[in-house]
Amino acid sequence: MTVGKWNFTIDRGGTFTDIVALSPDGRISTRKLLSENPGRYDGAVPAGIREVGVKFGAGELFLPELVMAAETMRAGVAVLEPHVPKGSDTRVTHKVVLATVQDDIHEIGKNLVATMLTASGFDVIDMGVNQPSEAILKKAREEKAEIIGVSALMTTSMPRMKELITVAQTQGVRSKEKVVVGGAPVTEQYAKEIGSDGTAGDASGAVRLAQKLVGAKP
Ligand code: B12
Repeated sequence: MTVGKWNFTIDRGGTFTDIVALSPDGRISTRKLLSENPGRYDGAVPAGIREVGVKFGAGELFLPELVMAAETMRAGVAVLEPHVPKGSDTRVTHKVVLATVQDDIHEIGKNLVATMLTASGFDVIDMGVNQPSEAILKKAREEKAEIIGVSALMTTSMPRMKELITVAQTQGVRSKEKVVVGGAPVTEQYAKEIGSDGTAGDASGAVRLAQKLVGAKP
């Protein structure tokens, strides 16, 4: 699909070949990025979809196009996933419960985070989207997870992150589990304000943060 200066395509020549974002300064090939820098495929993939988001926000694109771009992205990520090297460090067996907060159905970024964490040896339990705080905390306790990761993409759903931390505090489980937050609107300052254990702007950052929190070697 072409959006303004961007040509965000999944090339399929019988089988999948690549996801290519055509930027004004040249093609960004996800496959090339992946082969040059294994485990870091979140660099090129989100570029096209971010452009779509900016244009949607500016009223230059409409919901059908947003949905189309998201489906393209989802299909591409699913095809790429098997090519991401799996975790080689068998010593790392830390559990992470991951979810998108209640009232929010955005999942592309969360899925990237899940893939990268898994590739780095974490045991990820992905609860999906639109998950109530209580359900996330219950799951984390059942699974004895060390980290809870929550994603929110809208200013209207961000307060659910604070809610989760407040509920965890009331239930007395906050001291056991680390809570990390993320999603495009989440800033370092917001993460601090709500009392989380940190945030990261991309999936690789999320891995580094998780490794730091559990004391695992990068
Ligand atoms: C794709 C998309 C959709 C798709 C989602 C498909 C899917 N299956 O996920 C669809 C079409 C369904 C959709 C729907 C809607 N959307 Co929408 N959407 C987007 C868009 C364009 C891209 C989001 C995305 O996937 N980005 C790419 C990923 C890779 O980036 P990311 O999510 O930020 O994730 C990275 C980091 O943030 C981080 N990260 C993410 N999660 C986590 C978690 C942890 C723990 C950590 C550490 C890190 C981390 O790592 C990720 C990987 O690099 C954004 C625009 C934007 N700028 O974000 C709008 C956007 C979020 N949507 C918006 C809106 C308004 C909506 C709708 C309400 C539209 C409508 N009128 O129906 C609905 C929401 C319905 C709901 N209840 O949730 C607005 C939100 C405005 C606001 N209030 O804040 C945005 C900002 C668009 C805009 N500019 O207006 N959307």
